Amino acid sequence: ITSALTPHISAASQHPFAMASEKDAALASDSPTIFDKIINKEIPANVVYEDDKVLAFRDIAPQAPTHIVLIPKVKDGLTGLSKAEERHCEILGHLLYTAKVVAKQEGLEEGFRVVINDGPSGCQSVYHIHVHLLGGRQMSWPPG
Ligand code: TR5
Repeated sequence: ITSALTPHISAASQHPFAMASEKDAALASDSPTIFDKIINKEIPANVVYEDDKVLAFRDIAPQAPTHIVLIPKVKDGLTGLSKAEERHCEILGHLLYTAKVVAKQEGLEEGFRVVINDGPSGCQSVYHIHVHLLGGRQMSWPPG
């Protein structure tokens, strides 16, 4: 009966360990994401800042009055922060500094929060490293 009701779910994907290895594969993958389409202007985004290395645009599902995503234009293997290597130090610093520049541009004088989600436990959903800039409301601690 179960298989008749769920013909689209393969036996492998129902297995919890199979699910884990699929996630690991996604984590290790350097394949294009939705952010590449935004960088390449294949899909529109509400861009608030751009330079030769970084693009910043409004999050499609904002978690605060101001919610901006900052990404490197070239991923260079940086699917997430856990994949960072020494060669990435410059772009990581640039991303963080740009978060401050955009926060000022957005008028977040009272403060703001930056977040980098990493991996399944960190709730990362797009495997192209990005910094969330959130502001315009009182944040709470600890985060969820
Ligand atoms: O969950 P993590 O930390 O990986 O953050 C990914 C973020 O990308 C989420 O906050 C999403 O809401 C955001 N996101 C996803 C899409 C998207 C976007 N922000 C702007 N524009 C977007 N488009 C056009 N498509 C998305 N799938």
